[in-house]
Amino acid sequence: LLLEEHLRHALDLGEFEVYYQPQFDIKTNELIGAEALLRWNNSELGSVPPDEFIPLAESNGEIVEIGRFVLKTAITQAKTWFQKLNKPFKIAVNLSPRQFKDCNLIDDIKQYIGQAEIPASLLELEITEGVLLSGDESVRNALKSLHQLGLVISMDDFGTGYSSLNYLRQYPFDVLKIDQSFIMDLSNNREASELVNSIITMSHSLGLKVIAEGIETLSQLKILEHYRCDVGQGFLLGKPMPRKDFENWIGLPH
Ligand code: G
Ligand code: G
Ligand code: MN
Ligand code: NA
Repeated sequence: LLLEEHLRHALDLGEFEVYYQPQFDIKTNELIGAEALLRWNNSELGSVPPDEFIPLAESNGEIVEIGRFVLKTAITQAKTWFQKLNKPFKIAVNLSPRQFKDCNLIDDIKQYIGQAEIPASLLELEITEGVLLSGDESVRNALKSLHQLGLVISMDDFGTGYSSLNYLRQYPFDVLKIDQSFIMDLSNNREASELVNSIITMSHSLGLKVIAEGIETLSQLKILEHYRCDVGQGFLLGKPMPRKDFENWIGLPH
């Protein structure tokens, strides 16, 4: 209850911060974007991990408001970096199932992108199959509309849960993110590496781009390069960082 009480005031108190974790083109080593990851630092509780507060915010509905903050922050940031870097720089945002029940989701996203005057294709939306489990027609329609607007739709945590291949057929995915549990086992487990190889081949034949997350070692990166994985993300390449640290890290002038 204490956590929930603090969470209720977190937005107003400005306790949330969006961190950015870099993503690289594995073939060219080029920095191509970042995943936006929410952090909560409370004066009493200290830093609370998303795995603890997001399920709570999801169940009491606060994720809708919090999610708007993340979207708005990330889209504003995308504009700044697009201008400063002078090349397309993508930002990926995680969306919770609950956000799809908010009938303003699409209009909000349209509005933020319109205000920032950036191409919609700079925004990537990461959803887990939890969003799709309901089989809800409204989710399919929302994803279709967002895709038609030009946003990139990405399936997060692929390989965990049910991972129904049917989802890849029924929904307009552009990107598949292989879950980090597979990447962790890549260099010492033959099944894991064969699965990753197959997932990449299958994704490419379906026209999907593949992102590997949780890359921690050079050996994992080399295997992924060999399998022609498109994009890499993980502690080896860069941790999630606050905006300023991220800018220093990529050498952006202020
Ligand atoms: O950043 P970290 O690896 O601790 O994130 C843990 C989990 O929290 C991940 O599953 C991630 O997708 C989720 N998460 C992080 N930021 C957000 C966010 O802004 N919105 C939602 N819905 N989930 C997030
Ligand atoms: O579920 P999702 O993929 O959205 O969450 C990404 C989570 O993975 C974030 O919480 C992020 O902090 C974490 N993460 C990112 N890179 C690595 C990594 O190399 N190793 C581990 N263990 N976690 C990572
Ligand atoms: Mn994610
Ligand atoms: Na993930």
